[in-house]
This record gives sequence, C-alpha cells and structure tokens, in this order.
Amino acid sequence: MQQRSMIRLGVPLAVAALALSACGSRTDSTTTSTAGSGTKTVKIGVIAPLSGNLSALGLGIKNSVDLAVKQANESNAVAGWKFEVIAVDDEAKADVGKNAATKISSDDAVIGVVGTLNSSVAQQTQPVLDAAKIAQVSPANTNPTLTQGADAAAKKRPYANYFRTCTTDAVQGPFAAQFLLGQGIKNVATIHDKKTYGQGLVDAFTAEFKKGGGTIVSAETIGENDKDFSTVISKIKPNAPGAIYYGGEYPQAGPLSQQMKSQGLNVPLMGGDGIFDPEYIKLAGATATGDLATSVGAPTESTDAGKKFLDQYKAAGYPEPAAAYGGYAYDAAKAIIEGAKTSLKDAKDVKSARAATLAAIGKVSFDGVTGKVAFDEFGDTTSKILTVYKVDGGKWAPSKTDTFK
Ligand code: ABU
Repeated sequence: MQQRSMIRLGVPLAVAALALSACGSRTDSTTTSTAGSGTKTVKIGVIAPLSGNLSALGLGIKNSVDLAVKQANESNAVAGWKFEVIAVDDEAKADVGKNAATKISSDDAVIGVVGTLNSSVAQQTQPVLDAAKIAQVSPANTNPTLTQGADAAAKKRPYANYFRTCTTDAVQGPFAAQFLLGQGIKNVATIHDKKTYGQGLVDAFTAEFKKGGGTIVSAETIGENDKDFSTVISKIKPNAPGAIYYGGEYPQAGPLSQQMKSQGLNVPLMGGDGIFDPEYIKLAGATATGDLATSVGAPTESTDAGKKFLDQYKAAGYPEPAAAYGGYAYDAAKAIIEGAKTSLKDAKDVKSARAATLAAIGKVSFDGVTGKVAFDEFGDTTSKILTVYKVDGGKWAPSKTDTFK
C-alpha cells in the first residue's frame, strides 16, 4: 500500500481572472530576440495545440515558455547567447506533430523543445527529435510508456532525449482510484476515448480500483470526436455506478457530463488532468457541480513560487491564461536553459552542443515554480504530487493534495 503524506487545502482555489482578449492565432511563430552584435542565437521550440479545441492548454504552454526565455535573456543566462522561441502548432494531431518536429529539427539553432501536450502526439515527435539529439521536455504528457516503454514489468527508457516535468498516469490513475474508494464509492463505470492518454489512464485507474476492492460495473469507450453520448450513457445507467471515471480531454468530457445528468445519471464524472480546465465547466454546464479531476502537482496558486510565476505571467500581458500546464512549461523551458548553461559555454554552435545538453538536462536540480525540478533515470520528474479538484461554484476548487511515496 502506498504511503501518502497529505496536505488538506481548506481554502477554495482563487482562480486568477486573467483577461482574455481576441488575438490573431498564428499556427507557426518565432519570437525574435534583440541579439546584439557578437551574440549567437539559440532556439527553444514549442510543439503544442495552438489552434483547435485544446488550444486553451497549448497557448498557456507557449506563453509560459516565452516568459522563461524573456527572463533568461534579461538575466543574460548564457553569456554570448540569446534565446528565441519557435512555436509550431500540432493541432493536437499526431501526424501534424510529427511534421512540426521535422520542421523544428531542420533548424540548426534549436537546442530543445517544450511539448507536446498530447501523449499520442509525443509518440510521433520523440523519434524525430531523438534522431537530431534535440531535447524534448514535456510539461503535460502523462502516459507512462513515453519514458518507461510498453512493458511496465521491465521498464526501459525508449528515448534518451525525452524528459517531462509532470508526473505520470501510473500515479494519477491510482491516485484517483484511492480517492473514490476513500469517498466510499465502490462501483464505478469507466469510459475512455481510445487515445494513448485516455486508455492508459483508465487502465491504471482500473487496476488500482479493483486492488482496493472496487468493482468496475461497466467499461466503455467513445470516439475521440464524438458529441452524442446517449448510447453509452444508456448502457451504463442500469448498472448504477457511484461515479464515472473518464479517460480523455475536456472537449468530450464536458458534454458527456452534461448529457449524463440530463439522462438521469446523476453521479460525479471524474477525470484526469486532461479535463482540468475552465472549458470543461463551460461545456458541462450547471450540473457539473461535484464533478472531479486530478491534476499534476499542487495548485500553482498555493505556493509562493507559483504565485510569483502567475504574477509575472499576468504582468507580461499574455492574452490567454497560463492554464493547467503553464508552470510546468515554464519549468521545462528553464530545464533546457539550465542544460544550455553547461553545454553552450564553450560551444562553437548549437548543433554540436545538443548531446551535451541532453546530459546536462538529465542532471538538473533546481527549485522551479512547480517544486523541485529534477529527472530520474527514465527522464521522469522526481515529483509525485497530485491534486484532486472538485467543481464548486462554477470553478475548480482544490480538494486535497497528496504526495505518493
Ligand atoms: N496529460 C493529459 C493530456 C495530455 C496527454 O497526456 O495526452
């Protein structure tokens, strides 16, 4: 049995009311720095959904990397070098992400990439970036196979260039299972979207839920672009689950919750970090109250470092909120910059410094806005902190934060 140290959070989450304004969306952008004469340029790529229905998360990632890069340039983090951001939209699609990785790899000035959001997209970007020895540090991919390989019993790191600042679904799924069992919910129906993330999360949840004495009364799937869930709800309802555990993201989870309640299946929907966004609540509507989500780490607003990051992000004037992965993207960019401090010191060009950058990123250890930033032998974050959030008063409110040991 896992031992957990628990921090109870009694104060509702104060969601930062960052102003949203319409802006022209660029699918491919380069933030130009003001490099003086004699300074060389090094680029950090971003591959994330910058358009489409997951762009609320992707734009927060892009902006947060931009903030880290601006600060690195202001502090002259690597003498003689100026950082730039090159951001490419993956549209949350694996094939588009692969093309984005190919495009970024063709740029000799790129030292590392922050991204992707989706585990299914990372499966395509990993081999492309690895072949070019370009570091990839994801703030959001939670599928365990990306770092540990397909066989959980014989873990083997598939790509030495890949790291992540978020914890994995091998922790997130069991964390949710423990939570529901702790609430006295012993019968759960599961639904996933058949994507890498959704399926893996439900598998991890199911194993722990059964181990803890729970019963999966129905195990269903949907299509990743489905909008009408009446058939799956009708199938589940007679089994009288105490909750629905959903593996997937908010564009489907929100309407699924709304349709569950309108069809009389009045139990909480619980999901992972893929549903933890205000968009979920907008889509799910008033009956979302009581729905649950886990997300990686402690609430950004709950720590001094997190508050400072959010203040700086707000002051920088980005039109979109940092969202769930902003702090993780900022820390991912900082990990690449820390690596570059070592690898670029005496380098003649970026390309020849890439292998040394990978080695240096593997050894970073610093206090980031999401906590200690360091990686284990698989490239996974050493942090095992997660938080359960509950929809309350039209917002996600933190319910409890735990560290899995
Ligand atoms: N971690 C949630 C959404 C992204 C993914 O892992 O596919």
